[in-house]
Amino acid sequence: MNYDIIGDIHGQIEKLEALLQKLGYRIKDGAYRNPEGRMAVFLGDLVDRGPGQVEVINIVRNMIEAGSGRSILGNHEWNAIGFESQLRPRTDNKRREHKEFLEQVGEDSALHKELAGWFKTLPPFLELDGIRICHAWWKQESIEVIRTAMNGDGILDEEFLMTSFTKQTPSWRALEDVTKGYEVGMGNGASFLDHNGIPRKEIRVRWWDESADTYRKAALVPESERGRIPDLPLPPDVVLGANRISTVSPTHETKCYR
Ligand SMILES: [Mn+2]
Repeated sequence: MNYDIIGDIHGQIEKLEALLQKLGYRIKDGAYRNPEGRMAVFLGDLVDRGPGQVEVINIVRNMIEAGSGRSILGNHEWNAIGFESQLRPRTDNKRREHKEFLEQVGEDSALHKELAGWFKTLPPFLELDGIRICHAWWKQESIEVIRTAMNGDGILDEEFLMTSFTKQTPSWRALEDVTKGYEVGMGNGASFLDHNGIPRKEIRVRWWDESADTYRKAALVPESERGRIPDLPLPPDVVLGANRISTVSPTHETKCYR
């Protein structure tokens, strides 16, 4: 099987349809399919920000049902499950990040509940013909924690998912790692502004990049903000590199900012 791996769509319906067309997918019997039999694999973050979030979900959902696509869970779908169930507090910042989705589906509508139910069916990772797929960080220990909570269909155990909205639980740690990445506190009062203009004191780091040895080099931040990241060595317990990271756990307080 050959795959087309498609990253965060964030409700950009026109760009998604243009991309699928460009990759040769055509609608047949209600779903985009690739005439050469390729499969589209979506990396999650279908929702938030863009103008056509429900349409994006419908396209992906129809492809999954038709067998022409698969999708994993992104941090935005995980957050959306927590928002809908109210297990994640509906704070002003969380509402701001989720505003367009809530407007497009109608907060607490039947559609909102139905879509949250569908998000719960998305696996946090996939292993396909030797390809490993997750949204942010393939951290082996956390992958194994999640694997033990997946049933035969690759669907996460409901209780595992529901406890994952309580900080410091094993399910929270595992889903934070795999869907959000490796986050490191900068200390010394350093901060930057994220995509929503919210100040953040933690950076996501290039976990796979052994050569990133300073906060500034390692940071995954908007380029306009890089100058605000300290040009100082990372602490010794932060060890980066795809083949080295799996034994290392972040010891810093972490938070979501995407
Ligand atoms: Mn994301």
